Amino acid sequence: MVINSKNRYATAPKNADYTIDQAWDTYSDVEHDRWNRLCERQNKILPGRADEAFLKGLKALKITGDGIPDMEKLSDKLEVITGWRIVPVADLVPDDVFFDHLANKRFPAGAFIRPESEFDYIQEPDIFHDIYGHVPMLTDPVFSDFVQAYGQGGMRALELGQLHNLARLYWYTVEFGLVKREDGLRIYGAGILSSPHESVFCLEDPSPHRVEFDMERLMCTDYIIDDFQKVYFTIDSYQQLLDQCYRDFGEIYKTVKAAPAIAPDELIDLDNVINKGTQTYFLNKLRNAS
Ligand code: HBI
Ligand code: FE
Repeated sequence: MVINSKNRYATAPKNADYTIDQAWDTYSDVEHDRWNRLCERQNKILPGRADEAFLKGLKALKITGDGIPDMEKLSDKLEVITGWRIVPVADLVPDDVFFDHLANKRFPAGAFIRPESEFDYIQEPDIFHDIYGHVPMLTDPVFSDFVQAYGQGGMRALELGQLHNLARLYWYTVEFGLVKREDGLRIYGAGILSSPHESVFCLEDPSPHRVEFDMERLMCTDYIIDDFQKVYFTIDSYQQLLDQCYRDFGEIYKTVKAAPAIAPDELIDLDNVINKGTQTYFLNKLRNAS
């Protein structure tokens, strides 16, 4: 049996809905200190880069500076704002379980914190990615309604066998989305907000493409799970995202079902390109690897 040294919750007893006991009092001082250092680093980088909705939520929930939050107490604050609660889970939960939680305004957050050896980057969603990256955005009433609508739509995608199309929507918005503001692009995707390097790369590096959001196009676009993105999609507002959920998804799924996947570094004629990236970050990686 592989003992998961990285995640001491991996063997925790799970409820039927895959939630576990966060056992907040078992976090060590070392873990609380690591949380504080992760927050301090992002708190320095994000002003001027993260969208106001995120910064406002982070402040309202008082998430940083006082050690790893107790999800129960944090949920009591969040619930007053948008009705959402945060439920502790050991690691990724099955698709149908994930959708059911989101559809019922329960956000499943990993309880483990990344080891010091993965301070800069961890592929699995740990408590810093989930609570610092995702939860502040759930204080925005429109964006959090979009996440709930995503959960409600998830079951349909599963039934149609088109989860991969919907997962791309989540990836290029909830995880890696950018929003247009008067003074420039701002970050709202949790995968970026919880990553120091990508917080700078996504806005300032000439390498990635930046393309305006288009639902069908985005649902056909492959993505990278273990490195920066080759393309970032931009929305004009969270209302634009929510309005998309009122469209007939049956029609959308039909359109994208037959469509060929678009490679993440490919641009297509229909694109409203904000800027065509050089892709140098990945070209250099290829060159160094060879
Ligand atoms: N999908 N099926 C499933 N299960 C998860 O736990 C899950 C996911 N998609 C995204 C995701 N978790 C991460 O965004 C976490 O940070 C919540
Ligand atoms: Fe996530």
